[in-house]
Amino acid sequence: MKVQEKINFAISEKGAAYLILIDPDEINGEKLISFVRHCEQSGVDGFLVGGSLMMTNVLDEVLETISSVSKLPTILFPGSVSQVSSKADAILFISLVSGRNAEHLIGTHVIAAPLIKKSGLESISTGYMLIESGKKTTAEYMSGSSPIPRNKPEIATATALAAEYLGMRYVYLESGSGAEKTVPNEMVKMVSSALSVPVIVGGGIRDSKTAREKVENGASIIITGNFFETETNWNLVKEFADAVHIKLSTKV
Ligand code: 1GP
Repeated sequence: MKVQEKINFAISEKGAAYLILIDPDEINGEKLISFVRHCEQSGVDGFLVGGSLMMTNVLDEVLETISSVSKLPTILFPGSVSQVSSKADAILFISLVSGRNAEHLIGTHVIAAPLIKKSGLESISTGYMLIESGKKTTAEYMSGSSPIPRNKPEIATATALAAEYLGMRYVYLESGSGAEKTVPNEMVKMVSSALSVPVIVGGGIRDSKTAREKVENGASIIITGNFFETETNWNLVKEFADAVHIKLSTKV
């Protein structure tokens, strides 16, 4: 089964899928092995791997470590062309549709496409939208683009629809890693109701209740990253997974 089919299957069976973002700069070796095993036992549906800015050169190693101990899919979440790796199962082929920076809409994609072809990676086209979230985020700074104002759900909806009509398979509403504020529920709701493709929501989610709220408002995939970079939070992975898997449980 392809990765996208696995994720879509999880969405239809469990109500939504829960993916954890692993930043290779933050975790490696034995600690990564323990974390990945813990995630698998706790009901996580897969891993995104990558980040807007990577300071170390351990992406392949991290992907190999994850695959050596888990059958969960690994999906690249690339901040740049240098993050294409044949060690992953798939890549989110993201176009920054909320911005007007041609490099991030199509430029880097032209450079990455032959590398993806050669690597055999499954490519999942994704319309990526930065949503204003308080302070300036790394994604915003690195991409040189303005986020969509958080009080303008109609702009987000029009943008997301355009991404769907361009053929993108997922739309990702991103408030940025470590964001002060998550994507507003009203925006998640308006975008999800308008779209046929699954909506991913991530950025700043630090508790299971917030994750659940995004699903209740229509999100099909929830991403968390930062929160589980603190080991003392690992005991909450299952609580997050249960909250996202709305069809399997009624309480958070
Ligand atoms: C970032 O949406 C992801 O691209 C995750 O954000 O690290 O804030 O959970 P956090």
